[in-house]
Amino acid sequence: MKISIITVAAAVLIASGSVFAFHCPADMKKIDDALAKNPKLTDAQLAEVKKQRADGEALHKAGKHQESVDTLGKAMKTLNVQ
Ligand SMILES: [Cu+2]
Repeated sequence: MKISIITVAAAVLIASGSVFAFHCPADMKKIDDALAKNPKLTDAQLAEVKKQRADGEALHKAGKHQESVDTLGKAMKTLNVQ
């Protein structure tokens, strides 16, 4: 019984990891789309969003999907997209 719970927990962890693997490119696209629409941001905000977008992509490529989603999430919040 205990073993099956651990197996299920491991499967959920693996599955959530792969969800993030797809999540990052989707978030990057949302940011790119929002940036293409000339968002009303200050130069400082725009620079920050672009940096977070680049950092998010680098983290994604490094396999750090949770950190990537978190970083991209900050940019999305500034851009007011979900
Ligand atoms: Cu990712």
